[in-house]
Amino acid sequence: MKHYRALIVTLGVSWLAIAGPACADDGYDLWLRTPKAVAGPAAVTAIGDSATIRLAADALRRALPAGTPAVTVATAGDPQVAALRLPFAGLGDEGYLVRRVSLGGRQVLLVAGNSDRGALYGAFALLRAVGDGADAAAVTLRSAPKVKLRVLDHWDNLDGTVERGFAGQSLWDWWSLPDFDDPRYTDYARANASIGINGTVLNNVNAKADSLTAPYIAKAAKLAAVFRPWGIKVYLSARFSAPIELGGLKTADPRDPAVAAWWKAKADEIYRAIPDFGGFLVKANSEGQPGPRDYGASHADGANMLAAAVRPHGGIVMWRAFVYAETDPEDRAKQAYSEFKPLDGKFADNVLVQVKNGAIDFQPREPFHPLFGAMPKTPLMIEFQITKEYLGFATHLAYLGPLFAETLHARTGRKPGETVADVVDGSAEGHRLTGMAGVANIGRDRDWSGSTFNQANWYAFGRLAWDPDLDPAAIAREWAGLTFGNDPQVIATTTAMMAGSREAVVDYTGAFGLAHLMATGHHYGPGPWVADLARPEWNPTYYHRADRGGIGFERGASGSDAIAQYAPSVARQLAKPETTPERELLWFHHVAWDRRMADGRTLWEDLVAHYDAGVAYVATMQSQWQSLRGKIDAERWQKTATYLSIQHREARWWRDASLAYWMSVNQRALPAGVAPPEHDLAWYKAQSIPYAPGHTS
Ligand code: BDP
Repeated sequence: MKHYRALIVTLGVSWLAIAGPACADDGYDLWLRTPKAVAGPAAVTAIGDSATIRLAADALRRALPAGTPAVTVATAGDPQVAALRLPFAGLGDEGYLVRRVSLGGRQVLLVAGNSDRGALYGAFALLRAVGDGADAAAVTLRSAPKVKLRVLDHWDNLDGTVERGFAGQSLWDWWSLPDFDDPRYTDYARANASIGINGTVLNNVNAKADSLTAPYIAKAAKLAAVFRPWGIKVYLSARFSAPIELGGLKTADPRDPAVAAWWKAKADEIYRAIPDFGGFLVKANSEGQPGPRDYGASHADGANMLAAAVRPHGGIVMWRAFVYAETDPEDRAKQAYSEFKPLDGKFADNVLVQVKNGAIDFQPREPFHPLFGAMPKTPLMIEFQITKEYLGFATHLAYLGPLFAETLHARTGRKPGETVADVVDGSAEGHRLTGMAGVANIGRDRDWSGSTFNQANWYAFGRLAWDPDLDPAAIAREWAGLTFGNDPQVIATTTAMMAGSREAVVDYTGAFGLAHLMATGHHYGPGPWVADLARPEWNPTYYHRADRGGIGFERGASGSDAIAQYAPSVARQLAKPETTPERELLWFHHVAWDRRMADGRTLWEDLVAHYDAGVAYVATMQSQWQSLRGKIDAERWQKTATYLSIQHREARWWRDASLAYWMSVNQRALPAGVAPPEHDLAWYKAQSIPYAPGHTS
């Protein structure tokens, strides 16, 4: 009897252990959650036998509500579908349409594309629409991606750490690859396919040559095989000096035929293992990485040599324009333009130059990079950072859709109405090779991205890569519905929180275009006082240039003249502080603390007010989130509530430390009624957080 009771207890406990986690929501399912109450095996038929078509049909079967009218997944080439004469023209390889049609005498909802990948994207688009509350029977969709390469850049190291990763260890278990096919690889691919991502760079741009050795090629090949049916190609970051490190050559000079031959043989080897390998991503001559400049050759020489190696296989090279050198005393914001603009027209046609959204480095706010629109003969791929290296890591809630869109929708001034998005999607110059890259925020945490709201940044990146003209507020609504369900109060509240959350980070870390004010190395927390690092442009004081009289980096004609890198109409507007948008004022100009701002207050008063507004925004998010208690599963609710309280504490830390420092420089008092910093400046300077995550270099 005793045993019997023990058995019941054990069974009870283990049943709970199984049922518990299954009922709780740890965020693993991302935006692909199946509303269990309504899910049921909808009648889904697949025409054609490709793995991709089967996946599309499975995805629909898993998630379409019971009672959905019959659905057929097919490609345009199927004779029955072709006979319908639907508008497939212009949809390209990856576009889709969803239509109510009569097929073989039956009314069905047809999900189809010119290729099976198009059909897969159509399936996920249908699920998005239904998840958003649409009646499946009435859904009519037609869409094609505006950007060809929609790529995640993983800054994942071979030892399992992730540079600037705040969601745990790398998803790739290099140790057990290629033998073990972790089911998470498939779940990763499904999530990416569902938002149209079609490429993944597996390893860090600060690359090790080892990733190009036979054992690692085999590991990458395994991942490529898992991702292939989901329409995702694998790319590798290539270390430029690999011919020396792996090949025993004396040089990596791209003009040396032996070097070119080594890369060609290496590319051939990779393509034997991965026939649809995407190509290479390269960080060269930047932050200590080797590159063609080491030999007096140009970035174009380096890129073209690699491009020749992958060309016979249809591969491409993504060559980063993120370059700055300690030997160059020039304003760091000018260096990429100075180096790359003269190379316009010199790159092979399977090279994309990958340009960060701004001229410095993924700061909470940066004006768009002046290279956009300035290299018309070269396809420019934009690079965003999804992982929040400079926006509070995983614990701060900051929806980045508005940051991405702010750059994409900026006007270059090069042609009437031309936006950065027009340059990126190729429409400005008719480029067919186009791309958008996002530095991934994905790790082995159960919720993939370190927090529920960080998932929205991965989602928004994918949606904007598909269509850079989308409205980030609409993307947030779509994501919130898919992630939290369709309760109008939940959607209204979460999207209201997200809407101003990035701006709040700008406010509490430093408004008006201040940038690069963070602590050394790990980049977490404030360090505007740092002035002792080896390279001038590593020091926050280099960027803010605050003194008794004023603050800001003068980039007009009397300063570094970086403004002259913009199109004349944009440069004219930025030339004077009076016509520079206030949100970018201190990025472009050094101005007096007493300067009158548009609202009539002084710059100092306004700056202080922004710090307070940023902190207040976080407090508001906390109470908004409180109002959703019980409307969101306890696990996701509690983690978010806790993270918001961390964010509030740290927003105050940023505010107080920054104000204490500015006051030590400008010798000004705080405006009346403003709370003084909690501690003195020495206290803030003494803070040290040596084990902050993500700092691996
Ligand atoms: C900086 C990161 C550094 C990266 C670098 C890059 O701090 O870890 O290696 O960007 O993009 O923002 O190469």
